[in-house]
Amino acid sequence: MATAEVVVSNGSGGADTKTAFKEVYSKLKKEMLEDPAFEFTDESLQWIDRMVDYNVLGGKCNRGLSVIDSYKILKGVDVLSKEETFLACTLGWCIEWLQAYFLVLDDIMDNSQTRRGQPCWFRVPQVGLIAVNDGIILRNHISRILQRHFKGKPYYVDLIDLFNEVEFKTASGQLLDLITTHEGEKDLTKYNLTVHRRIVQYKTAYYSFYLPVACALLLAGENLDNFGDVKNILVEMGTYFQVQDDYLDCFGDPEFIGKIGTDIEDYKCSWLVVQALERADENQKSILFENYGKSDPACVAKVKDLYKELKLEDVFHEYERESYNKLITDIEAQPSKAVQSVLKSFLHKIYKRDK
Ligand code: DMA
Ligand code: MG
Ligand code: MG
Ligand code: MG
Repeated sequence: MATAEVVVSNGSGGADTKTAFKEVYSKLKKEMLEDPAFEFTDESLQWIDRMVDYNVLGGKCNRGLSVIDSYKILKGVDVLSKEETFLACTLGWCIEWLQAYFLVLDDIMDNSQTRRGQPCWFRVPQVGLIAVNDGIILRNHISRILQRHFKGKPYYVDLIDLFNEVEFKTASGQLLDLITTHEGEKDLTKYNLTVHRRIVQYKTAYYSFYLPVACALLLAGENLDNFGDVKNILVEMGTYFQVQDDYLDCFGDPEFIGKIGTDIEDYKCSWLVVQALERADENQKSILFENYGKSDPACVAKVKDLYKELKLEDVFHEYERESYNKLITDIEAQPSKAVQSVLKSFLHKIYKRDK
């Protein structure tokens, strides 16, 4: 194994971990470009090369790096062998690939403009709806990577089942997100916290939070059936994470978060609109009914003004504090110190994030 020369020896997502992680990316991409199952033409080779770089790179890699951090904590070591580092990084990249696949398609469906500080892939000239097939290719790369590096491991089937199940949950969450928005007439009265919660658990929590830890557990030889409580805590954490995403969609700095929000224009069942509906008087409700879900910037501005009038920034910060405290209490009730530490390290990566 030529890559992963750097032994992972430092703490959470540290510089060495990132270097090793990046090296594994180059190797995996090269393998995808040399996949013997397809006779590449020069053009298709260049396309995949550019498409993978454009969509898989450029994010924070929190999900991918968490596999390595979690695995080290579960094993109780600071240093992993080259082989272990490579396998953990590879699973981390599979999650980043999964994320790329979902984002390419999500941006088309959400009619978004930018992602990670650049135009969404489908907005790039000459790409357009070829992006749909690129999403499918990215998804297929995951199976190719898993087959190449994990076939023959005792946990190979569990790994495949895990990725399939998490993908199904995410796609089902995206379905809920989309049909809640577009089903029949626009009707804000159907939006409430229960509806919001179901959407975000499925569309975000499983793949963003449960999947990285589940990958680390499988690598460590554990049976996922024994970690139901851990799964529940991670799904809670993922719900909190998507509430942050909804908040940043409106109140974040697009330059800094790398994407321009579209939730108000898209009539999304965002945490903010649900909170606004709970607090608005009749007059304020009519402002929401008239302006929510319209692309006219003046309408969007009216909705944002109402959010500010209702002090939703304060409501969010209070929610953030409460979620954190509740999560810490649940984590500390876990019998295993190693598991506690995996969960806390994940929580501290996202608590009060502004990106
Ligand atoms: C994201 O929902 C969910 C998936 C599965 C990509 P979103 O549309 O709120 O994400 P973003 O704000 O990044 O477009
Ligand atoms: Mg989106
Ligand atoms: Mg979306
Ligand atoms: Mg969003």
